[in-house]
Amino acid sequence: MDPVIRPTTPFDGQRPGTSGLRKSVQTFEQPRYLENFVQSIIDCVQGIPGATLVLGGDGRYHNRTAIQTIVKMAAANGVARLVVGAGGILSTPAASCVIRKRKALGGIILSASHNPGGPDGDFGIKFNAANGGPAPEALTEAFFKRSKEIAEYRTVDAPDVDLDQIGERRLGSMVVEVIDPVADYAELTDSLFDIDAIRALFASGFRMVFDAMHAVTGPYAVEILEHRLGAPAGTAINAVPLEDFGGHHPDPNLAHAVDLVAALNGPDAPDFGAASDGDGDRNMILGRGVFVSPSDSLAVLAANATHVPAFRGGLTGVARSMPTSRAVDRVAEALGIRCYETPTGWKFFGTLLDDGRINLCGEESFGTGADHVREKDGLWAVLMWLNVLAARRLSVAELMAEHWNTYGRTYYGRHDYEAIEQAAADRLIDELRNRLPLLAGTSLAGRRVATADEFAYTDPVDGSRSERQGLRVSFEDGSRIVYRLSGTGTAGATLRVYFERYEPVGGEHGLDAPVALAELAAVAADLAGIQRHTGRTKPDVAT
Ligand code: VG1
Ligand code: CO
Repeated sequence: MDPVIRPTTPFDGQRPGTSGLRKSVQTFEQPRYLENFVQSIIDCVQGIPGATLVLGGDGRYHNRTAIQTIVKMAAANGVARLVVGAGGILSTPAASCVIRKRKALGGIILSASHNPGGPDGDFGIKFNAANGGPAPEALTEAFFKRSKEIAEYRTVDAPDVDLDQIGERRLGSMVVEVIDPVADYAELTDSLFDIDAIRALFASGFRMVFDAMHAVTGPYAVEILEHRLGAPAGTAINAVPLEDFGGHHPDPNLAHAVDLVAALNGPDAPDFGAASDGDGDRNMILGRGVFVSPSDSLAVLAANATHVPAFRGGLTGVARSMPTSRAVDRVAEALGIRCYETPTGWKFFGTLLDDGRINLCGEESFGTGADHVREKDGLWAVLMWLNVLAARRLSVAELMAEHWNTYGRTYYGRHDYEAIEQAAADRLIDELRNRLPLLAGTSLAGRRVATADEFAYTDPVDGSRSERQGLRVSFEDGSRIVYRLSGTGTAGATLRVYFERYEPVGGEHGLDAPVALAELAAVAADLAGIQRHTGRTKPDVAT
């Protein structure tokens, strides 16, 4: 079957953001839009002819169409073996797992993560490298550059390949291997945790609800929680993946997982609640009547890691994204291990994990992970929690109280201002950037500013440099405000404002986070002139 070379012209703005190229479905449905980006990836990645690649997505609207396009392009570009999740499904962490297990050259993941799906929703594509992790910035910049010059792409004229039946088939000289999307991942998680202890926990009557939000983790949760760990049938809810996620945002947070939050706070609440996002890499952790902030979750998992078989030998180091609270730093200090601070986005953890400098990491945006794959991993985080709860025999509330009594409590919150005008967002950031050097030593609502700067990062392993990664204002009392613009939005700009307030051991630990942070939030809005620049008086999402 001979490749067909088709002429094309570049599209504006095929620049990958925090987590790949993410745009509206309408944008992706333009003729040749996807083809241009896929050919740009293929042209930039060394060694495609003869390689094994992995392909799968979160099952959202347009996934099936896009997968067929990519299968044909892979065949035309000389890929030897394409490993595809049945039905075109692979969660992001499962794709990472399969790339590593098969020693593939890399993989293409189709997802817009937690963004809504459906014909009016979003779509996305990203390339993960041989280590299973998101392509580094140098490579994504190369994709972008190539997408601006591209003049042709390669495909084959062939009927669609059956991707629903497990097994091998051929397209020209390429083998298409359709695999069970859950099997390799479930085998990996089995090897990491104290399965007997978790089974015993469920057998003792421990009750949990896992909300898959009609996204990709449904089949994974049913297999792992219900079939392998013995949780009762129905523990996983909204477990059937839908192309439009039932019309909801598949974003596991207090704003979007409303039913789950209500269940954990209602009468007859279960012991434990969790949710994951569109592509299965995020997690939210709830106990009866308690919400665990992702920054705290990372800190608690670090403090209790040795109860989990995969970490019996201890942590080598930990890392958090810059806007994530410094709760984990305090645990690292007590353990005598390094804590790295990286820019937002999972790709920055990859080099540290590969180099063995860290084996646990996380982000405030409901992302937690470790060295078993090179993506954040929602179900893995849930299993970590189950393993720790099984070993410690404490409720979530008791575990949190113990943690705060040992390390102090870091209240944490984030405000998102979505779809604001790009020019207004840029003006706000520019103006604040210029003011930063004048802030140190001044007082804002009674708090003295210790330092104010713009975060830039030099990767300690490969020396690569990332500038302009967020503005941060740190106060002498241990509180902090961070501002940055999102790299995953698809309409206008999204301003994210992050707050943390530290209450030491013996301090005020019993407040609701929004109450504890109200004053800091007002200072943050005022300092950046959010209303003046954007006209907004309150955030769209507060988590
Ligand atoms: C957001 C989060 C970031 C996360 C990224 C991808 O990026 O803040 O922490 O890594 O989404 O998550 P941004 O640039 O919009 O703030 V996922 O679950 O979309 O792959
Ligand atoms: Co995601």
